[in-house]
Amino acid sequence: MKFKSINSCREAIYQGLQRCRTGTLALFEGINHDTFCRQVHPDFSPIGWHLGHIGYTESLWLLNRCARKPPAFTEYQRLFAADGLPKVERVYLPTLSEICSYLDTVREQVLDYLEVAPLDEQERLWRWLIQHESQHSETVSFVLQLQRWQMPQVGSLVASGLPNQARASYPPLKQSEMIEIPAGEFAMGNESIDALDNERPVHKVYLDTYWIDRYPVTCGQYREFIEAGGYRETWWWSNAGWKWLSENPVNQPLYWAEDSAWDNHPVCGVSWYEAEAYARFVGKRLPTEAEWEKAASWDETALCRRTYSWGEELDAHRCNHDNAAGQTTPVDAYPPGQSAYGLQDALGNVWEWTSTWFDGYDGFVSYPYAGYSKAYFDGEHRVLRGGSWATRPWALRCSFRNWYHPDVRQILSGFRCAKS
Ligand code: AVJ
Ligand code: FE
Repeated sequence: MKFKSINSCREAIYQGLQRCRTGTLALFEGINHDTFCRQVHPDFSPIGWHLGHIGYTESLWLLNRCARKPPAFTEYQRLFAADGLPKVERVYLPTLSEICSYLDTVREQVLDYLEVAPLDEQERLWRWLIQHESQHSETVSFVLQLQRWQMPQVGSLVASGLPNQARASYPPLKQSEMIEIPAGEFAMGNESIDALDNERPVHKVYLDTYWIDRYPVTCGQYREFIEAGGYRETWWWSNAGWKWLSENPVNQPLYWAEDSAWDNHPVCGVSWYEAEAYARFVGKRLPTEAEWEKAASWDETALCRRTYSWGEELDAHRCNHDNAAGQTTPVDAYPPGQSAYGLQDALGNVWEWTSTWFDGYDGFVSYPYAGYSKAYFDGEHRVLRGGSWATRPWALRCSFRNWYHPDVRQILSGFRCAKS
């Protein structure tokens, strides 16, 4: 115990900061300088940049703004600030050990400050920073997955086996099964101390009866779309989708294996357009984010929203997250993770595209800066829900909203379908 006085809020923040950091650093074990600095895709910075940016952001908000210390490591400012260099110029990086010692120096001062910081005013900010690191840590996993796929010599993400219950479980899976969600109001959003600006405020939403897939769409299901010529037939695609496909000629998801052993795994690595086309192919559509959230979090009997589909505590047996498996698991691998309505595999495994454009809820107020969410309320980003196998625990919950351009497929993205 670092803090002698019993102070559960300070202690919880201390534990969160340290545990989150341990997981971040684990991703960098055995990484060579090339992998550290390489920009694998124009939309993503090198993993080394993310590591430096994590330290820079922590020092900016806690040391400079809260503790009012003058900026140190000023040479890192332009390099690691979100609005510093264009992504292509983020490849000239210090070494992993230099960045780690920068992170350690910042963290040591941050922990000293934590002992005296006025948490009654600052708790939300500290918790936001843990989530900020969590999200960049997940992006590091995205980039490593991409490198591992393109260059297998990079090696596996995390050297750990699959959790026992996460092994293949085919075939008794009724993959196309849907759940009827009865009409009515539910509470959408989150107002806890961890809630990000875009999750607030909690508000009532009325939805008509709808149907939603019990499981994310699997590779086995998606293969039928591929084999039916889904990628060659205009019919299934929207105009924007067909334009995307013409400019990015692909014929399968990014993380695709022909092996039928993957048939019960969710589709992983699709753009929003591919998800939209598949949904049309099976006579369904993508769910709105409200439909997704109600099915994943609403307990109609208790009339309350759940933080996680199954309740209030997160553990490794409920869903595939935090790099525990280092890959997808079958969509029916976590029965104890189901929601009150019986939705399976909502949290973890793959991010799920929704049909909703990212926007603020009524009464939205930016926090901690407008560039965090509001800058993306531009009608160009679609909402994804649920988290992936690489999502850290601090960024995993039913109300969490992620957003990307509809053409991005390097984000461990899948989907499930809905119907009115
Ligand atoms: C919400 C994951 C799209 O990574 O760009 C990190 C999160 N914002 N630092 C991103 C974020 C500022 C954001 N995503
Ligand atoms: Fe950031």
